[in-house]
Amino acid sequence: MRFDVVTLFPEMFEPFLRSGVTRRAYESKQVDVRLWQLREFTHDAYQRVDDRPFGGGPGMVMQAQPLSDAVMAIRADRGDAAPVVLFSPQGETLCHDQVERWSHSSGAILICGRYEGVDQRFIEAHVDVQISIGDFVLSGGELPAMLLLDSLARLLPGVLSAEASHIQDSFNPALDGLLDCAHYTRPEVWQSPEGERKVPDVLLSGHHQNIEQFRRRSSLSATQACRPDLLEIARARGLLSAADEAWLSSLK
Ligand code: 9D3
Repeated sequence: MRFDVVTLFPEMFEPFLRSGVTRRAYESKQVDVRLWQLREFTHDAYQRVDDRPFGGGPGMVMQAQPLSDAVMAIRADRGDAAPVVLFSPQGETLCHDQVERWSHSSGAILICGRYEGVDQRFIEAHVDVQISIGDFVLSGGELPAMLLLDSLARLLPGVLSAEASHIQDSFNPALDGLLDCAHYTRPEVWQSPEGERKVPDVLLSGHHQNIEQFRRRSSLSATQACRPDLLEIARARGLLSAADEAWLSSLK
């Protein structure tokens, strides 16, 4: 799988590609990430990639020509019809299902925007999909691109330990789309600044059925408190048992 990233700040990606559990996936080229400096596709002495907006207004707009030349050079280098992704506040918000689909793909050309926006003619000529990561304003598409790569890489076989990968996350169907349960590790008693805090007894009991019940209840409580929208989805899908509903009622 190959991702070609077009950016004015390729150096932002380097520590990211060399860190954490995903590092081996990038270093082995299981996820082959290639960085392209947009300024290398300019022809003027100032390596200009932006200009003022027609019609007036604040900020600058990324010019179509350098972006288009970068996409065409990458297409020629790849020799395939990889989709072009533009990270932009205009996109559909990234979610687990989308990340999963990218993790089964042969990759993409990722365009990291900067400034107030990108010339619409480039978008119409080349962009297949726009992706946002949420309703807040960033300075550019680099963090969104890293975020997609990170989320995707950890879904690939061999990236997480065997143990970690079958537990997986809040948004894994195995957890019914609920938030994860609370976690505890050594010591059994921790001297917090406010006094002793003990691990819940049930987790030390070795009674697997009770441990499972504790974890399910912990997930339900967290989801009710922090993401009631996810609880509603699980309920609509028929994923909450009578025992789950009884626990949720007891919380109110
Ligand atoms: C008032 C107009 N602004 C839109 C909110 C202009 C604007 C600000 C910042 C346009 C682009 C950007 C840079 N943002 C991204 O490149 C970006 C982004 C984001 O800001 N939020 C969530 N997801 C993304 S993906 C790319």
